[in-house]
Amino acid sequence: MRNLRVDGDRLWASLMEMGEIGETEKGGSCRLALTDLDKEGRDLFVRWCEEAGCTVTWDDMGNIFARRPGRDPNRAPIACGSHLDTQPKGGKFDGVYGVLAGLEVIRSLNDMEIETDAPIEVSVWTNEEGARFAPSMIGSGVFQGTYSTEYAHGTADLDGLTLGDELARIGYLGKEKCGDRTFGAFFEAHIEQGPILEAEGKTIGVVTGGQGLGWYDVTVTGQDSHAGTTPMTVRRDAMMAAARLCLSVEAIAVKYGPQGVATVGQLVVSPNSRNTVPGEVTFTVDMRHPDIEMLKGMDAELHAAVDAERLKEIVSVEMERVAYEMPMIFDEACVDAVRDAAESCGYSHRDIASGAGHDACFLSHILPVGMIFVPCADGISHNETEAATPEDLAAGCEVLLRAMLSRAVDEA
Ligand code: HGY
Ligand code: MN
Ligand code: MN
Repeated sequence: MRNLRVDGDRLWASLMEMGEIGETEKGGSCRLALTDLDKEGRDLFVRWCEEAGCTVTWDDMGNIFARRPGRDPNRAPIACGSHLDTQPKGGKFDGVYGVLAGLEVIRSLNDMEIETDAPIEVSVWTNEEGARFAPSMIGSGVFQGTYSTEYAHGTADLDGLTLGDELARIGYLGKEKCGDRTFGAFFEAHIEQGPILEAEGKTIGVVTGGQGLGWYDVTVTGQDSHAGTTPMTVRRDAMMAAARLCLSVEAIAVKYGPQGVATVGQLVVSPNSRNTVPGEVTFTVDMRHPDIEMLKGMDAELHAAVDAERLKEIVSVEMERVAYEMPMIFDEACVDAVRDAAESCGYSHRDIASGAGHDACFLSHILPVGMIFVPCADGISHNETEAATPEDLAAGCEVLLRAMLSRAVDEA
């Protein structure tokens, strides 16, 4: 394939311009799914794609598809993309990089006047982070068939606003039924969000697959009572029971370590008053492991910890599993395409499994998928200080371009 190049400065400039939307005090990003700021980011992406000559559509989950025509309009497109929604105190690269690297691929193909056989598509997946609406990766989850559109539209945020209503409110409730299109292959470029590539001095991570994940919502109900007059022996203290369960979550992860991990990321205390014994606490649990049998073990031990708390008959405990995603192995030909692309660019690389969930993970259950990782500073992500170098981001984009062309252009 002739000398292929991407414009790293243009990619960096686009990332920085997108990063100005919802920029936080410490230079991170806050564009929660389907908020006005997410809309602003989506609108900017759509404008950029239309300026690059793409036809842009979106489905009834708000997943966006920007299409660059190929010689054969009837051939399944070769796609890429990621997400534009962020964590509340997220960074400028998680998700956004995969979307704008895809746009850079299209801009570069235009510059080089390269016509592909298959169409090329760049996609944006709704509510990948799951920070506002649970579960995460719901746009790709509906597309892949794990969740129904009705279920997804009915999920609500902490203020009771539903995903379906918010999609309509920001103008991204498309007519196309989510899942009514397919791709010949899908590639996602992403920062690693872990320390391995940087520690080993590798430029490219050739992602081989991802770990399994379980998400749970827990509600602990006791009884509000006076902090000064209620003896410890008769309290029905939801906070202390929740605290015991949180420590059980940590103990389970340690027992299934070092690969097992578990997090209590959200916790809401009611009535949240300094001098009232809390009558209700709700919290979330995120458990992960690359081995499904281990993940099942962690799940069983979490249920056992809940049962043990119930047996104390101090509080009642309800637990709902809101997501359960199997570990996955990516398509060998796509993984090879990424590795070959890194080789042909002369970039150092290593195979790596993803600790984070990605839209590519859901899609890998229904079509050939590959992922490209680039290093991020100190492996930090889901943090305003998230950082990556323009050089590494450009390198990952070049590998994305080559991997996609290996599937979109029939050898001459
Ligand atoms: O939770 C995850 O792994 C992803 O960042 N949404
Ligand atoms: Mn992400
Ligand atoms: Mn993320």
